[in-house]
Parts: sequence; C-alpha cells; structure tokens
Amino acid sequence: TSDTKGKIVISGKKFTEQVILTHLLAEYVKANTDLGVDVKDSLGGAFMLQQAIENGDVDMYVEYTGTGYLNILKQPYDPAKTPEQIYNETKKLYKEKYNIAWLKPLGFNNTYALAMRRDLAEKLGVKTYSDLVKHSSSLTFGSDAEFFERSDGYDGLVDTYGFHFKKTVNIDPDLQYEAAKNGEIDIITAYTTDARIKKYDLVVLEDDKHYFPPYHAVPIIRQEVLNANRGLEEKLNKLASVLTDEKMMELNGEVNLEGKHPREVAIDFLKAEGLID
Ligand code: PBE
Repeated sequence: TSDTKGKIVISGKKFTEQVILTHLLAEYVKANTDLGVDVKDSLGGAFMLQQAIENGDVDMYVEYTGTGYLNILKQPYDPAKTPEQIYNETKKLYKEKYNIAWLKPLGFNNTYALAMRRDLAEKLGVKTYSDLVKHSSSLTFGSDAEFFERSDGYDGLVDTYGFHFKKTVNIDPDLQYEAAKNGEIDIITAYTTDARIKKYDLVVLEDDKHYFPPYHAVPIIRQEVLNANRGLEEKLNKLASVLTDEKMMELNGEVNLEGKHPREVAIDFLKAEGLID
C-alpha cells in the first residue's frame, strides 16, 4: 500500500497515449508540489488499473468516462445522455463505491472506432457500421484482448449491429494500424486519437447506432490522497482542458511516427503550455 503523505504513485495503461499521460501527470506533480512521485507506466489494462487503484498500489491514473461508466461500473449506456451526464454520473458513483475522485477532464475524447483500408472501404462502398453488416462474413476483425472482454466491447457491438465476422484476432493496440494497412486484418477498433489512422490512410466508419459512448480522458485519484494533501486537487485541476482531440493525436504521433520518448513528449508539452519550467 502506498503512502498517503509524501509520495504519490502515478500509473497508466499499456498503450502510447497512456504512457504519455502517465509522464505528463508525473512531471506536473513533481514540478508543482512537494510530493515525491513514483511512476509505474504501462501497468496493464482497465481492469488491472482499477484493481491497483482500489487496493492503493496506485494513487492516480487517467481513465476514460465511457470506460469507467460501462466497463468498470457496468452501467447501461443510453446514447441520449450527454458526455457531461456520463462524466457526472461516473464521478458520483466512483466516489460512493470506491472513494476515488474524478478530477476535471483533460479536454479530449478517445473513442473506439471501426476503421479499415481506404481501398477496401471504397471497393465495398461502406461508410457506416450498418453498411458493413452484409460484408462482415467475408472480413476479419482484430482488436486488443481487452475489447473482447469488455461490457462496451465485442459482444455488445456484434449484437447491436448483427455482425458475423469471418474471423476475430487479438492484437496489441499499438500494432493494429499497421496490420490493417498491410491487409493482415480488415477491420480494427482504432483509437480515434491515434495519428496512425491518418498516416496509413485508414477510413474511420460511422457508428450510426451510437454503440460507443464518449470516452473523455480524466485524471482519477484516491480521495484519501486528496484529503492528505491540501491544495492538490486545485493544482491538478489546472490540467483541465489543456488538451484537444487534435493535440492528443499530435502528441501520440510524436511517439508513434517520430520515435520520440513519451516522457520527452510530455515534458515538452508541459513546458510549451507554461505548466512546468
Ligand atoms: N479507450 C479507447 C480505451 C482504449 C481505446 C481509450 C476508451 C480505454 O483505454 O478504455
């Protein structure tokens, strides 16, 4: 169990954006508070992070509203709800159930989106998920292992649209774009802030039945840590809305396309925003 005073354990999931955000939080806390910081990047998926923050091995990481709401809290998703409603309900339930605080959103939405090679999309004439249904039995579908287990994942997607894919494969989320480009997989569950969608000229199809919820990125932190450190919440909330979908995609691209280190990308961003010296 981590100390509630003096040191804070900051963690994140195992894909590029999360590694950048882990370091972004860590460098910000180091520069703006007296707290020591222990960084545990690339810890695992949503379930593992939830366990770690519940039992106190981790104090803070960035979660996404739809993931917290559907996947962790198992709430049913009503597409009529606004992103703000999803955020507010998620925040309230985490506080009640887990004593975990949802801080202010960072400003971007990273949703799943079915994507495919442009030439294939044009050949089949598909623009929406519904257009894909009649072709699905001749197409392969690839996603990360977690997607096949999630309540906002594969089973619900297939039920909602009536897909019958020829084959499904598990693939590391950071390798799926290249696999789609090379024709190894026809349909992937792209993350919409990933710069490789554009780089590889993949087409993002429209979720015309609104299966996927909003996934706004939000730092979440154990309430005990906030209680033990006066002023911390206010400082962390200075990160509210510092990012946009475009900016996050750009930062992801600096790592995935230009080979920069995630920590370096985080530091350069914080400096440019005047959030660290
Ligand atoms: N997401 C979309 C997922 C992965 C891609 C960011 C909402 C998540 O980590 O929950």
